[in-house]
Amino acid sequence: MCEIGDRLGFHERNGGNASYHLLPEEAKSAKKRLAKKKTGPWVDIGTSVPELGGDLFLVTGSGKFMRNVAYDPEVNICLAELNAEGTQYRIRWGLSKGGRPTSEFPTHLMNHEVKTRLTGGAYRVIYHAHPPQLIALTFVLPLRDRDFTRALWNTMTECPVIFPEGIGVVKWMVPGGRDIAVETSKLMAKYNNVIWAHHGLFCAADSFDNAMGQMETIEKAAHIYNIVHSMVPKPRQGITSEGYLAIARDFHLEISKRFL
Ligand code: 2HA
Ligand code: ZN
Repeated sequence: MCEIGDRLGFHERNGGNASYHLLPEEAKSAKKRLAKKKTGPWVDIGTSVPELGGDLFLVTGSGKFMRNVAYDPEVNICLAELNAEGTQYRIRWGLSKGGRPTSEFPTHLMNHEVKTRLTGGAYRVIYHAHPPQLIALTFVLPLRDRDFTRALWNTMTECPVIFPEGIGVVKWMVPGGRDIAVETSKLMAKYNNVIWAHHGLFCAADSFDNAMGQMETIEKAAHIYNIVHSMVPKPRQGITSEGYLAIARDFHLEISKRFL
């Protein structure tokens, strides 16, 4: 996922980050294998995720480049273990040349917490990238869920199939802290994909394939929107509300009708 995102131009320098919430059986086996290894010190997360207390997360390192993850995972990512209260972490493996988890770790963890609660643990991956066409669009459209959902759904028939719940938008905020984590995780209760205005996109999914797939689809939709609106001020035609309802019926989808 890190490599494909980089190939697609989503990860300039150290842009973007990713995390994977280990399954209970994976965490158990990892803890057993790492039992005799030295652990890092406990460090404050900067927020609290009590429902994830004791869990293990594979997470990219702060300042590390996504393009280097596949070449040298041990240097560029780590396995972080949370304390029982979900307020601190310690490194159990990785970041072997030093470092700490991504600056967006609070957002990753708060997203994991809400998704774990709402999907019964089915969602394990949070992926953040800087896809250029989508970022460009945040300078043009009103920063509202409705405007982005409608604009993106309307670019490709597959869009309402891939994100029938719509897409959330967080207005511009300082990244890296608790405040943006709180705003993002509130929207993650309703959506699987949340835009950060003038910054990028967060995707939550049950697999790396789906997280990557959502990122790529949403960026492609923004690209098509930008092409069309560079060609004409007002497109001649598009998908109708009846069309969306027909897609929802035939694909057995819960489409957010408030966006029609
Ligand atoms: O990891 O993308 O949002 C660098 C970033 C911060
Ligand atoms: Zn970012």
